[in-house]
Amino acid sequence: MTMEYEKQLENLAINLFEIDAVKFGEFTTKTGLKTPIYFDLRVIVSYPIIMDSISKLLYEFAVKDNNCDHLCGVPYTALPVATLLSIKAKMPMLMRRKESKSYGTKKMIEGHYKQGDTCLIIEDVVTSGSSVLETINDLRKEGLRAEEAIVILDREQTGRKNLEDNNVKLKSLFTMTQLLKILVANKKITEEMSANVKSYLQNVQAPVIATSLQRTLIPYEKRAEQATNVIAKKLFDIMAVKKTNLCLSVDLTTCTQILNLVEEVGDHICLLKTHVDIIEDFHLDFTKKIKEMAQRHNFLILEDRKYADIGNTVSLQHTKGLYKINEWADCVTAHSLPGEGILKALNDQDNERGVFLLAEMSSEGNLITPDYTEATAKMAAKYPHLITGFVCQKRDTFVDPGLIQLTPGVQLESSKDDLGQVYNTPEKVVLENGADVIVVGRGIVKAKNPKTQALVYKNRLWECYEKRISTSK
Ligand code: S5P
Repeated sequence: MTMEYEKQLENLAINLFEIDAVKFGEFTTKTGLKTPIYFDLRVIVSYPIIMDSISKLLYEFAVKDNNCDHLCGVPYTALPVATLLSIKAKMPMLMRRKESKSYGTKKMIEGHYKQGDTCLIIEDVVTSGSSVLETINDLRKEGLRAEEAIVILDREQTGRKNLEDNNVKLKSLFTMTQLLKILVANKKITEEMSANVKSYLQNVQAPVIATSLQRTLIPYEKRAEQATNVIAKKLFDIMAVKKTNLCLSVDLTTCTQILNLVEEVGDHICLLKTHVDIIEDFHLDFTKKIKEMAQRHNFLILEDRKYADIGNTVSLQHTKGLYKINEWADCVTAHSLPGEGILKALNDQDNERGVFLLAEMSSEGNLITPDYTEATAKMAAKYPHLITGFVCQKRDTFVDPGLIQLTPGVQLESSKDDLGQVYNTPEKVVLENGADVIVVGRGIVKAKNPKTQALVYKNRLWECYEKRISTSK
């Protein structure tokens, strides 16, 4: 950076001090903590010359050479700054709504954009990084890529680390250390005050934000310790012991076909997923045999029943009729659509059971929205002992490392079937999308040699998982 730039930066620091955007003394924060430093950059809108110099400096520092398709300010303080930068850099702006969405699926992001467009984030001050992450999460839900954030000041209180953990690179015009240095050199504050602030910041670090990325970096055996649901714990343990995260979706229509295939591949899977209502010669004896195999080969059974009715009906569907699902399935899938009644109906206190809630679907044109997914995760949080995890496609769906991401729609090559199923590769679902247990149906069932193919999937999926956890070491 040039001398001229350095000089302007110094002037800006002094100006911010003089307009009380940064104050020293003794303050009490919202949470009741005492702090020797206080920032309020909202006041800058009253000083057009300072606004101008902030936007010029940010432009020179990090926007001029940036290739993002859009920029987006974190509401509210950074919005006018982002507007000035957008005009100066001729980089189209996006706006994120901050108010809670009171009417349905109202758009959170205003402006024109395409899936996969990149977006640069502008913020005034970063402490823990949580505000930046809120904006980024909303952008990511819309399919935008947000991996860079520019801030005026980094308070050096874990914000940088929290953002890095979420795959966001932070650039700051000032770090707190630089700001203090300028103010001391210009005799605006004493050395003693500067030391006081530094020691305060070191001792009072902002909390580390748990992220969806972090959960995917933890090995299964450690996640077993964090699971609240018994089935989730067992499944994590089985995966770690058998070194497999493969779930076979055994979508065959006779008992013999199923039993023969499971006998062949049982050692390669952690979970067997059934649709009992497609079996033409179903009898309860079949469930006994499957249970016996599950014990012998050490896997769990998931009946993919996708319950979606009122609690009373689901309770009957689960315990009565031909299938008596509650007697043999370790876990079942359910939609969150009908509301909590469905979870109350499945909350069997006497048995060790689990539920995978459908938070997203793999099929093209499905009607699930980001709001629905978020509401599903919130609903699940009320039933920690019952919920094993989510059937979903994206890592952002949840952060709790004790829950399991079950992802269907997987084959060795990305493709589609004739009825809207969309397939992603093992690399994509495990490394990018955060899948923990991976559901493969026709990729194995329809293969010439299902046994060999199951081993191919098992090995490739496990390699992806090992690669994923090794990035945190
Ligand atoms: O979103 C979903 C949820 C599920 S559970 N998409 C899915 O495909 N599934 C199930 O996963 C589906 O019912 C089927 O049993 C399996 C995928 O099978 P494949 O043959 O397409 O791999």
